[in-house]
Amino acid sequence: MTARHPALLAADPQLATLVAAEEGLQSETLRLIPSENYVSAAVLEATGTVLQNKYSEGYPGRRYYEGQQIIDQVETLAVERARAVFGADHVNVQPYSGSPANLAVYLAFAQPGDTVMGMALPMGGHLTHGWGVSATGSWFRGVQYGVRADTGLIDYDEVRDLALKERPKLIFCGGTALPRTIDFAAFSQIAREAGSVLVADIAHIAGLVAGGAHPSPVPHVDVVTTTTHKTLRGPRGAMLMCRQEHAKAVDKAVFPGLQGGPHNHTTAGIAVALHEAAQPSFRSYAHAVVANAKALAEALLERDFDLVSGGTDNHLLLVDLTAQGLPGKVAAKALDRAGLVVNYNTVPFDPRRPFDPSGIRIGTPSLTSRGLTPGHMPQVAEWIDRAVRAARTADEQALGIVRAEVRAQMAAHPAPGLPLS
Ligand code: DSN
Repeated sequence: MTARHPALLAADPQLATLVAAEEGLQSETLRLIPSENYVSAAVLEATGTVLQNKYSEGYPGRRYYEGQQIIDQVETLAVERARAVFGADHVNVQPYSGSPANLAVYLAFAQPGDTVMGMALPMGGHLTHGWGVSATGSWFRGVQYGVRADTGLIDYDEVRDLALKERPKLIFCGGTALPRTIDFAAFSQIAREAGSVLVADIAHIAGLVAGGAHPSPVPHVDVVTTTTHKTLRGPRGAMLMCRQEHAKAVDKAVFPGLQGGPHNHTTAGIAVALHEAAQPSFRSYAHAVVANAKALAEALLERDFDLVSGGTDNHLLLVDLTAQGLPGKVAAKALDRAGLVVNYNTVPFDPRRPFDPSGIRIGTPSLTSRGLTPGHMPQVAEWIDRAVRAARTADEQALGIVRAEVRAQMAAHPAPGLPLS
């Protein structure tokens, strides 16, 4: 701690102690939340630079503040790298995070009251895809599709029927709990027939797309939205990518429509992450994330866990714990005590409430960043199984034993960006 953050320690020991404690937690636990990751030390450094100090409302070459000689270059670098990694015509790297990025799409292409369509949140979608409690579901008229009860897969015929009936202004594809490949070409065909603007929210899979481990939406959709901090392994931020014809509308929606000055230190971190994503090692990383998820799915299925859709094609698994007789929230909290960090999650057609659902969501981006391989996944599944059984019998001692084993194993796999324990 002293060596890593000496100024912080001197100025604010209380906060410095909390940062050190978080470093310890991230180091000694097995982080299985599919939307989380570890950024590299380089990304971490870039986000902690004096770029923080600068206001830059506007875009490179067209700012409302002077002194942009360097910032313009930083933003242009991030944009050009994103264009190269994703093959996009136009990129905006200024959205503060995923929800503002999605809101900018509404601002660019729809009017309040318009019909918009997305996957229902409890089926695996996202709040900002028109779900009722979000502004996107109250300022717009959200219609929602789901997955089939028998397969857990998107029914593209049902999506088409709904789109042709409702003729939504926007159709969102993508989500937060979809363990299977998204057929962007099928969505594109539907959007064309319905006369809708098609938006792919690839926040979860952006790193897999960048690394060639999931098909790219870029050739098929009007707009791509993504966060930069999940599988892409960048800082907390977001990007919008679109065809040239939409560039003006998208940029205008982000600034001045929705936001003020961009977070230049974040833009720098995004640029570094995109440089890393362009390396051959990132391709290997993306494929390893998927290989680990498939191996973990197999190992959990062998232990009679019920996986929505029967497995995974990407980085995440959605586990329905109904058969285990354990609510998702109780399981997630017990797993946390065992050093296995997951989140409780609804499963499709969940009879329970979103704040107390039937499932947990598990992902492999973080453990892959620490160098775990498919050979480690039977052990991970065994820990999950033991922790779930211990939770059923309230066996705190058994949870403590798993935690110690996890901690010992993690010590052998240092995490990017964290001090060696
Ligand atoms: N919070 C993100 C996730 O965990 O999937 C989605 O916004």
